[in-house]
Amino acid sequence: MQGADPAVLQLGRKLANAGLDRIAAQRKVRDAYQQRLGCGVQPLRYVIVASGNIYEDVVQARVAARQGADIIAVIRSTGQSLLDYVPEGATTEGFGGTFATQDNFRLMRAALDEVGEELGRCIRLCNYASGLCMPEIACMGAFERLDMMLNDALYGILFRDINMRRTLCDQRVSRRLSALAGLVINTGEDNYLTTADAIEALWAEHMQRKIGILGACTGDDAHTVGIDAILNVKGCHGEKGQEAYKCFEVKNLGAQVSNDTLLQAAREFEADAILVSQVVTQKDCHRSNLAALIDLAEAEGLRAGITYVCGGPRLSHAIALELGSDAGFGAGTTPTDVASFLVQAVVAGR
Ligand code: B12
Repeated sequence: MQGADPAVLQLGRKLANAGLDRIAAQRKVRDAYQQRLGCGVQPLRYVIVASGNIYEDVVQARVAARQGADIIAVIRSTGQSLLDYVPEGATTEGFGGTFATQDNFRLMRAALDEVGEELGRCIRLCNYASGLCMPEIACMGAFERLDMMLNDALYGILFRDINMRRTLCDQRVSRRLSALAGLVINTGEDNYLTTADAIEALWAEHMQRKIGILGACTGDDAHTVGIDAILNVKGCHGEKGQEAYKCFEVKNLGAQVSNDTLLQAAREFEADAILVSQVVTQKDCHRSNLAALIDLAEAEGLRAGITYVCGGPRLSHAIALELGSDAGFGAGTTPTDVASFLVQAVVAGR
């Protein structure tokens, strides 16, 4: 600040202090509000509104809160992270969301306070503060009593190729402001970590050996397309199957495998998980076949220590549990759904 006009510095300090007092006062308002109304039961339900019109977002947010939402996330209009200024006023025509403006924050805060009173629990408000103007937006959020912000330093650098030094300095300022305001920061850095990375990372942290997966389409059932899609490298729904993961050793026994053969193979393969597909449901054969597998596994001492997963278009998690399996997956299952479950289940059961 060398050489700065002392009168300017003095005015700057005065304004900054008034701003900090305002943030501290808003924090007290939030604390009192949350203490009085409570914040809902965890896990909190997070609902996104992104109509492009803040007045429409407000209507949607109220409805969402009445339907059980605990957090309303207002998505920012496309491209705001490239603006080097903060737009003013209420947005009525955004693209993929509304601009993060102080008026929009204020309107939504007022609506959520009101619906919170009606429901007897406080409804949290979340918005974005990444890209250019990150500290300015964090400051507005603090002024208008937002509860949460998506506030990631890497977004600007990786996606927008914005000056790295500036982005990281901005991040530091906006984090300090958020801390002062008691704003929860959700960093978006985890956006860059794919689910597959997270699955491998969880495995690497907890296990020294690969997880053995044994798959089959059992009984008389010859419909192997579903289990193949989940297990084989080629996968489905644009995702690779379990064979593509470093953490899995996969053996697919194919079609019409008897429960006996499957369990025998499980012993030899030292399977951690058994994946069974049942597509045909005539005379409820899928149910009787799956229940018989678990009975046999118990009789052979192969139930404990192995995770049993079944899948097929007419199966669900609830049905699987009812039949004695650990998990069930229905139509539209993706390989990642299964990989994510398997790693967590096997790690937890070690
Ligand atoms: C292809 C097909 C066949 C092929 C199978 C070839 C093969 N190698 O798989 C052939 C021609 C052999 C065949 C034969 C028969 N079929 Co057929 N077949 C189909 C068809 C057209 C598509 C099934 C399919 O591949 N779907 C695509 C896969 C990707 O979907 P999916 O299986 O649902 O899998 C997904 C999820 O369910 C889940 N999933 C599935 N399994 C698993 C397992 C695990 C562990 C996990 C986690 C997830 C998971 O993940 C997958 C990916 O999202 C369906 C009709 C239809 N449109 O669905 C009939 C259908 C399944 N067949 C049917 C019938 C009746 C038969 C026959 C009895 C016909 C006959 N009279 O001969 C025979 C039975 C043969 C036998 N012994 O099983 C009926 C079944 C009715 C029922 N509910 O009982 C259907 C629904 C047709 C119909 N509308 O009548 N069939």
